[in-house]
Amino acid sequence: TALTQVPGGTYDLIVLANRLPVDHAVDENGRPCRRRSPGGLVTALHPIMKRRSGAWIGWHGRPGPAPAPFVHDGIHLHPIALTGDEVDGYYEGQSNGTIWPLYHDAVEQPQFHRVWQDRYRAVNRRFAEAAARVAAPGALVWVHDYHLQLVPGMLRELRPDLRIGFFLHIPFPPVELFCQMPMREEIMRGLLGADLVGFQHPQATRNFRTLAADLLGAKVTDRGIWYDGRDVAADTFPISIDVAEQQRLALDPAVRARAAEIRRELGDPRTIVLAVDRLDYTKGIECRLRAYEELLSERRLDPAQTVLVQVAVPTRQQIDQYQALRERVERAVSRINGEYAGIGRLSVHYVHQSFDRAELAALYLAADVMAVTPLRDGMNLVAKEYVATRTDGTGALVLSEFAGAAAELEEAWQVNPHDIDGLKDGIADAAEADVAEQRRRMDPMRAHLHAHDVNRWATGFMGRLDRLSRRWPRSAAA
Ligand code: GDG
Repeated sequence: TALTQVPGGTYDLIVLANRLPVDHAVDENGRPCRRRSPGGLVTALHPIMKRRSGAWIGWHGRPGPAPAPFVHDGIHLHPIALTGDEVDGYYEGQSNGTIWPLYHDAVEQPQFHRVWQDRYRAVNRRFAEAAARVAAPGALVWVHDYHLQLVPGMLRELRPDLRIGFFLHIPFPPVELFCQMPMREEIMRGLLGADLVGFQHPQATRNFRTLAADLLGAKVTDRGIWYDGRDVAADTFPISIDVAEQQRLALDPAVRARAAEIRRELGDPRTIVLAVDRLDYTKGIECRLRAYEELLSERRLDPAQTVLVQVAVPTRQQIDQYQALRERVERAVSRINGEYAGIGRLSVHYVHQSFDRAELAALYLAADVMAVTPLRDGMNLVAKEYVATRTDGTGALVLSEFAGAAAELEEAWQVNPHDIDGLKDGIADAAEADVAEQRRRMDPMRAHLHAHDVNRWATGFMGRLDRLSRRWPRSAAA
């Protein structure tokens, strides 16, 4: 059915993301309250959203009716309602059961179900209609991530006056993989409804341009993509972290004391290896455990003097593949501890919990080696956080060449996580590096992050979108 055009609202800047930037929490008196979520995206956009009194449209995190729009921390929040079936079909199904694995090199088998696709369409339409209702004439709308790939096209039909940007936080796959998708043309048309489509890595941008030409016959030139009578720009905008905030945490005496305490609690071993991931099959946790186990077995790492801390943040626990992964990981951890730990001394400290940012920073400070070895990752902010936390230039980063961050953090020990021998060499070399070698690698990476923080990412994307041709007079309020 054709989308009917709707009159606009008053916001000049609108962000759309699957989730609103607030979490349900409990206050000191045990009453339910809302807290700003800790994510980097919120941190990056918060000042700009506040300055331009922007609106954020997203799901509030629970099935059922949506709360009325409310203001939190100076940002106008517009909750989107999802039914239980929509949470199953749009969120856990099409987003996390189809698109997530397909876009991460199909390291797990993507599942295709027509009912998931229908719910994905319906929810994307709800987001587009909500944005169309509240956007001022000529407003700037920034749509985020794989959950909402149809929104730019739908919104363009409803409100041709808007300037629409889309940013994909995860990889964009090569043609051969993308073409498995039953909705492939529909998704490409959805994305091409934007004026600017942004990706984490140049390879993702190249894949998108190739697909626009191959699948839709778009005219692709150095200047942009010409499709359906419009120019669409596609470019790379690698996301980053709040470097100043990370550095503040790193220098906080309480955090430093906690880091020293963590080392003591771990028995003051010679080498602490740290890994911090959502418990997701893309993060390469099993390959890493395998490599670590062999290094202990061959005594290239001394079992009496080495500890691996694996923080595995709970995630998507309703989905079968995640439950199965958790069982395999926990079995591997037990096997390694059974073989190499002693009484009062673990070889792997595995924590299936989330931590606050201060505790994470203390872990980064305590770790001699940080192992970030995803099989595929859009960017990976953990790698960047580790580098920014090590203000004295010590520490060693082992980084998968399949993380987007590898394009920027060139001085890390880069490894192919599928190659267990190469992974072992990377971890062993990093563990043996002296301080001079550590600094030789860490200093340029830290300098790079200082020049490329998340604020630069956000203003870079929005500035580019802002400069694109304006099709409608700006509202008087702008
Ligand atoms: C997606 C893409 C891309 C970790 N443990 C806890 C916690 N964290 C924080 C980290 C970091 C963030 O979560 C994780 O970000 P990553 O980038 O590592 O990975 P994804 O969650 O998969 O993110 C990824 C990113 O989007 C941004 O575009 O880089 O490639 O997959 O900041 O510090 N936060 C809290 N508790 C924890 O226990 N609160």
